[in-house]
Amino acid sequence: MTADSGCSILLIGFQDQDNLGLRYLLSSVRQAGFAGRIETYTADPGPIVALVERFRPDVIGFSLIFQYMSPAFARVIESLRVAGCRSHITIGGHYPSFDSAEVLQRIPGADSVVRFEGERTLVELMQKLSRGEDWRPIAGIAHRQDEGVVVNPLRPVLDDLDLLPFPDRSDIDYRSQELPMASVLGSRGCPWDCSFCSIRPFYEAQGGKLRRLRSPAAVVEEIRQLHFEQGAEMFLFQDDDFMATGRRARKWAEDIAEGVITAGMKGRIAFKISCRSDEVHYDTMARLVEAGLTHVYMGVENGDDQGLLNMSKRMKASAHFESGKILRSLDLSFDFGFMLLEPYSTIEIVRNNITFLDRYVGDGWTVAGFCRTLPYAGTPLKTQLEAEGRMLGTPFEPDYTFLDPKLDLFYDWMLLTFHERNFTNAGLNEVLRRLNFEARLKLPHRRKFQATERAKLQRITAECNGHAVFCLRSALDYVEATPADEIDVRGGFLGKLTAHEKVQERRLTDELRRLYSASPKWAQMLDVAEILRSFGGFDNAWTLAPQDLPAAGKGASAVLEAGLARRRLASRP
Ligand code: B12
Ligand code: SF4
Repeated sequence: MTADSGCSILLIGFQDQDNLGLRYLLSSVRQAGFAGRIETYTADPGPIVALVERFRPDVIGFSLIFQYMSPAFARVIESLRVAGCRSHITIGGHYPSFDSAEVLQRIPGADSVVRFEGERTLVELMQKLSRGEDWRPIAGIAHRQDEGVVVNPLRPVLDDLDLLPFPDRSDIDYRSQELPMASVLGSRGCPWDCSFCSIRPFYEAQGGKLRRLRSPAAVVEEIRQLHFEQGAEMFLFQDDDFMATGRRARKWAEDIAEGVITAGMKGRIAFKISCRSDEVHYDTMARLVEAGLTHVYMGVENGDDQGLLNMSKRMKASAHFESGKILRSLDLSFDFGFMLLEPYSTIEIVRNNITFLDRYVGDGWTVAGFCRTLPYAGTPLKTQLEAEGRMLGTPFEPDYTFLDPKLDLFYDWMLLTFHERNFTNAGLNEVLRRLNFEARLKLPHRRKFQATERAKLQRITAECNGHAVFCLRSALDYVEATPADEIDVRGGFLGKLTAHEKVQERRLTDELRRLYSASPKWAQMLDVAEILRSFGGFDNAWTLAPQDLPAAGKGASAVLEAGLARRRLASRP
């Protein structure tokens, strides 16, 4: 890797569905005349140490977007230093932007943290380093000094996102992918203030508008290039909330739809957006469908009005039902984020959430996934739990216990029972999510699901949801009615429920396998490795070292016991 201007960068990060942060950074540093490349982060330091020895970059930039990956990033950086790496190591991304002092103290091998949006700060850092000038005063940087950490003032936000060069995807060969799929970003930020979310604080930190929209023309041009020049067919809009800011956003979304149609891409591409359920409006969605929208991800999060209030979602559960009706009427596939448990949950709220899941997707239109809220850095929730003295765990691995200790037992049982279903690629949740997405994907040259196949898939999804709802409800009733010291989350009644759930999951997976084995192409859909090569998913995404899995709140069979023990220890006063 040789640099035109004598300074080169190796950008390393988690890559599933691309990593637009790294790709925006790469295009900016290249535009400024520096050489650079992107490599995928691995929890095993070996491959990264080898890469650094091979390319000998002047700067190594780590993208640490997921907080719970911090311990593993620390190990990789330590290994680089032990191997004699002398490059300037900088870290950017969501987590270090909020907790830069913590990161620099706990990762002594790192020289600096680039806070919040990184394009212009990184270019300036590289300019200073290449000229041998002092980089420490740069706006937006945090660095170590003596025993402490200096956090510099931030630079003002870039108001006009159209000034940024398109993300650099020159090394991606879309045509070789089974489903050529590219990520795009039409906007940055979100004006809502959900308590568990760090998006608003992240984009608010540098000032400016809470949501900045790129011009529809620029978004369409990027898609046009990706489609006609690089062969991408499926587009994932990674905008935090594609429909946020009401009428303005609807007009913007419709302009993008119009642009896609005018550019001759109607019927040739498909795309997915994410939004809140109260922003699903029939007319806008119908226009987007005309342009190629086939899938919507919604932040549903809670199905109980009090639960939604606890999360500061500023909406009622009735909006979820309304959105479900609209999306079904447009024959769209959808899935949704759902936090069955959050720090202020009560047994009653959890019971209402279970009932909600049943009513919302009991018909099997999509699969019901569920998890618990984690108090990430930068979120109002973390501040609130700190004020209440409820934060447990470590800064890298935040944790808490529920107000009702019985819910801790319920959660432990839930993790034991559903971690495979909900959080692994082989799990029924991921397999059904993928099949349901595919069943409504409309792209030329792609085999279409017949009506009977769809009906069978929907029936199997309904059964999968039904068993989950049955087990969750039964476990909750049992936990509520039984004295805490008599509850065994692994044995007795709860153990039987776990066994029942596992048997049903195996049975449904076998049924899916039989259904699709008739067609070799579709049998492939149940070959997990094949699914993930084309679509990503948890195992692929899961670049964590095994010992970090429980800290991520996901659980993993091999290390679950250790995770549960850690939670128990952490929860002791
Ligand atoms: C797309 C996405 C995903 C994708 C893949 C992400 C990827 N490969 O990049 C998928 C769907 C896989 C995913 C999964 C999850 N995600 Co996610 N995801 C996003 C999302 C919506 C967009 C990412 C993106 O493209 N951003 C746009 C780019 C331009 O911004 P950026 O990455 O922040 O990069 C900029 C700066 O941070 C900085 N920067 C970043 N890296 C670096 C490196 C250097 C060297 C420098 C100088 C600067 C720098 O400069 C960049 C350019 O300005 C973000 C929200 C967000 N707005 O970022 C959540 C987000 C990152 N996800 C989040 C979470 C929690 C998850 C899950 C844990 C959800 C769950 N419960 O399962 C999973 C974990 C997956 C796993 N396997 O571990 C949280 C992370 C919170 C935290 N502190 O850890 C976020 C912030 C959403 C939120 N509302 O809080 N996610
Ligand atoms: S959860 Fe979604 S709607 Fe709420 S603040 Fe975050 S991005 Fe915005």
